[in-house]
Amino acid sequence: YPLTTLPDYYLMDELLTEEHKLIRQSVRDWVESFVMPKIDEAAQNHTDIPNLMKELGKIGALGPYIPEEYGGSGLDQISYGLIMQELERGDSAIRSAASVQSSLVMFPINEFGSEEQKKKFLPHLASGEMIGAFGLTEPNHGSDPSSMETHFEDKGDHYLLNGAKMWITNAPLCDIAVVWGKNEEGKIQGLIVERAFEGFTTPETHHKWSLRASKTGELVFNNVKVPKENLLPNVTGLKGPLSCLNSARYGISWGVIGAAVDCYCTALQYAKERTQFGKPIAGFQLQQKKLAEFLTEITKAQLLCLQLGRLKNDHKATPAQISMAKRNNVKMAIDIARESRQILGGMGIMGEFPMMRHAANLESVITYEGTHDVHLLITGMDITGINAFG
Ligand code: TGC
Ligand code: FAD
Repeated sequence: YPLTTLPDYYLMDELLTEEHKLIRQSVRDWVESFVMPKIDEAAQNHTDIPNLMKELGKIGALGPYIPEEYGGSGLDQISYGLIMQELERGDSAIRSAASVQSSLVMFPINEFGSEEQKKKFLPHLASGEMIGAFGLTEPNHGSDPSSMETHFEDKGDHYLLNGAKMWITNAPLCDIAVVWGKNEEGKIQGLIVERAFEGFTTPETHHKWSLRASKTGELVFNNVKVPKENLLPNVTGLKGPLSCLNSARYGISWGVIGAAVDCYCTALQYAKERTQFGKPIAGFQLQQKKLAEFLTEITKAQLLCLQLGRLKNDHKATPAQISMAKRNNVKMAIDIARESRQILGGMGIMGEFPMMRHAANLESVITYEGTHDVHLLITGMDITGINAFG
């Protein structure tokens, strides 16, 4: 089914600017023409879409809120969210590529990098000629990144980096990686590791059942010499990587609405066309209950994101508010993907319909950028003042 207009039950479009709507439409058109014809085959074959990052660069989806002087588009946070929503309507792998490049690689360089780093890397990342990865998670430390083992020593004219990162989106394709490791005092800092550095390897993770159109891998550092000018100079501590996650988690909150909408629109159209017992299955109360609940949940998620975007534009959004939106919206989307698949009966398992692909992708999305349970504990800590993690 073609990507029809978004369900807009509460006339949310009235709250958007003309620029927002134009940006959303242009990304939707691109998803329709560039992603939709290829995505099922890419996911079935567990391969990425060739030239994806350059194409995302051409449509301005990489670093939309990064200042124009560094190659970004200088857009607001709602524009960023709308772009993510349209990309994930195509596939979570497409949104993942844009999330990592924008929020996890360009964001830290823009926020914490030197002027030279911004000039050297940001324009190439914005155009998609350069692909970035973000290394926080390690084999032994996922939800608890402050216990990371990756570390670097000061060797005079360079740092010597050792350790390994796991589950890294775009690791096998990356030209650079923003890597978080501990210095000799045990403090977390960010380093920009370039593909050509000796001792840096990026083995691919095979056999995933989720995000099959995205490459995932490891970042392995075996006595890698990192020039001192590649240290991000303006942040120390876990708040460095976690600030990047605030931006990426916000984008995911919007993105997953796209996946949910794709499932909802497909199920609605199918239910109206498919006849059993002499009438369209959309005429049965059980199916209407599902469809009505999908639209209710999508509408609530849209309004949550719009207000969060406004708060973000005003620099008022708290990390805990972002956690709540990421957690709520991803669960909403995965539930809709699973339930909507049933509306299609046997056809729901086929690649020509998107539900199985979205549902499988969303298993990663509910896990990465902080698991569903971790975000619940962040909300719990925010409202009680008591840390339940340790
Ligand atoms: P805690 O003691 O609470 O905090 C340590 C320091 O960090 C500060 N902080 C934050 N700063 C900015 N934004 C946030 N969201 C922050 N959360 C905490 C905090 O103020 C403190 O600062 P300071 O100055 O006092 O030192 O830290 P903790 O060790 O107890 O851990 C907290 C916890 C569990 C919430 C956090 O570590 C967490 O969120 N864990 C989940 C890990 C995670 O999300 N990993 C994601 C990896 S990247 C990824 O998945 C990319 S997927 C990309 C894709 O393909 O789309
Ligand atoms: P664990 O932390 O071992 O958690 C296992 C289970 O224990 C979870 O259910 C969790 O909720 C639960 N748990 C943990 N702590 C607690 C607690 N205190 N209380 C209650 N329950 C708890 N990382 C990056 O750095 N960069 C990337 O680009 C990246 N891309 C990814 C791409 C994919 C496809 C996937 C699957 C992951 C990616 N990740 C990336 C890693 C991701 O962020 C981690 O998988 C995630 O943070 C969870 O860590 P873990 O897998 O080690 O699980």
